[in-house]
Amino acid sequence: MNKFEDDFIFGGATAAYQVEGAAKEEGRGPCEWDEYLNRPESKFNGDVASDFYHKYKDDLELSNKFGVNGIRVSISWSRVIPNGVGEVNPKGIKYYNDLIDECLKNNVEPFVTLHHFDTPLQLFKNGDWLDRRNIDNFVNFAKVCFENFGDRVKQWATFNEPWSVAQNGYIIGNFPPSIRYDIEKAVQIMHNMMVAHAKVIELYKSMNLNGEIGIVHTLEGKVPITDSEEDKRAAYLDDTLANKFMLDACFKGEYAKETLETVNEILSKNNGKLAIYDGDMDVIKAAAKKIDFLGMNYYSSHFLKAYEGESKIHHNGTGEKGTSIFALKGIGARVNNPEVETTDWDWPIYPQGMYQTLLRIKKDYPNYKKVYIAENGMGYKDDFVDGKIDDTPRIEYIKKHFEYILKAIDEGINVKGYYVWSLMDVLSWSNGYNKRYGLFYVDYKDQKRYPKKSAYWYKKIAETKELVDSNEIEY
Ligand code: BGP
Repeated sequence: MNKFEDDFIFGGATAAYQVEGAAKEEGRGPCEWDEYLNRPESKFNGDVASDFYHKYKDDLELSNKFGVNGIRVSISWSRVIPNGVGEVNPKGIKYYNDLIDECLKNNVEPFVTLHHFDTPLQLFKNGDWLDRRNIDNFVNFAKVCFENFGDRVKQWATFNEPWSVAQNGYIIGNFPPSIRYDIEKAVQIMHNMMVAHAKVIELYKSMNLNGEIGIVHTLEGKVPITDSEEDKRAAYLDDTLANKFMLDACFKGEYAKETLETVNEILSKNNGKLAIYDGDMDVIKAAAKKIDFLGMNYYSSHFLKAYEGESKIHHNGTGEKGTSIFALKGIGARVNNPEVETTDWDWPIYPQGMYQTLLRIKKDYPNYKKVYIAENGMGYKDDFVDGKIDDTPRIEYIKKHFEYILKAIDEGINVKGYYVWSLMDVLSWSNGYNKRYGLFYVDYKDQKRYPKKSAYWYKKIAETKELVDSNEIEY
């Protein structure tokens, strides 16, 4: 097939903290990132970000003009419930009501994520997802959102990327609370988030709203760098921890025996243990029968090599190519594959990994119903020349991924939409503002938007449903 179906969504993705700004306006309470990125050593923060709080009308008008018919937004928990628990902020409710109405007015279907990395500060300080009380606090927040916005929002996601919360916050240390190499906490966080996710699915389904609910996972391809048994084992271990563990929970409703054994093996090499509480697996089991879709974020795959040493990580947050180091005790090392091109931030560009992951979903989780590619895109140091931005490498990146999506659809995978990361340029959590992803360039001096070449290309694809080359685009 070389064409997308008429009902395929060509969307753009955002997340509250990365775009809204207005951090202290109209009763919003602080989230974990407000504190973390306002420490003296931090070089950037989201106080203003892309000023979406004030400029969302412009962004939605642009979306409409450029054929973008879906938008991923997330709801800032601390804008709606400033302390995370207790009083609801009417101005926060009004803002999201207005935003949703504006989306619909522009024929841009809102896909709303409840938690995109931004736990309210006090709840975060209490232990974030390690504090089991936050499971019910989150369910309460979800209820407020469903009651207020559930009449118009038809696509809900519980979480964005629990693996990133776990990996970045507790293994790499480039997200709050900046803990490194604590695999025990990372696994426990993921499990607790799975319980919270499942409870929210149950709640949504009990409210009989006319919409669908799922979760957004980042799924990373894990490829052994050689055919050796040791390297294959490293890829298998990394895959189990990053992908399988939570896919099993969401779609099988249990951790398969082999998955749990493998996670326990990784934990024991790192002196850790997972606590599963009474009733956890029952709620996870029930939700897996009801989940409507998988949101899949795919950017890259990792090439794995066996590794026996201590954990060692360097995060390339500056775009200085070739500076990344990633080796984890009990798992393996992610190494460079000289045959595969990378971005300046050392992310291998490997669209085959997306295709293989989609095939795997169908095979291993046949009850998945449908998939949205909820994020995909390329971080790039855009050049802004006389109001124009030639981002051909980004177009090439997205096009390659589209080709593999079409191939997966041909193989019978039910992919219903694609949300490019990102709609406009946004704050990158651990990289700042020079790692740009948007279809629309944001000039942070005055917050003006400028459609990049990729926006014109995307418009053409959304209109014709067919892939075209970047050199066919006039802009
Ligand atoms: C995903 C997040 C997004 C976004 C994206 C790009 O993990 O869901 O919020 O930030 O990755 O990542 P980065 O900004 O680190 O380049």
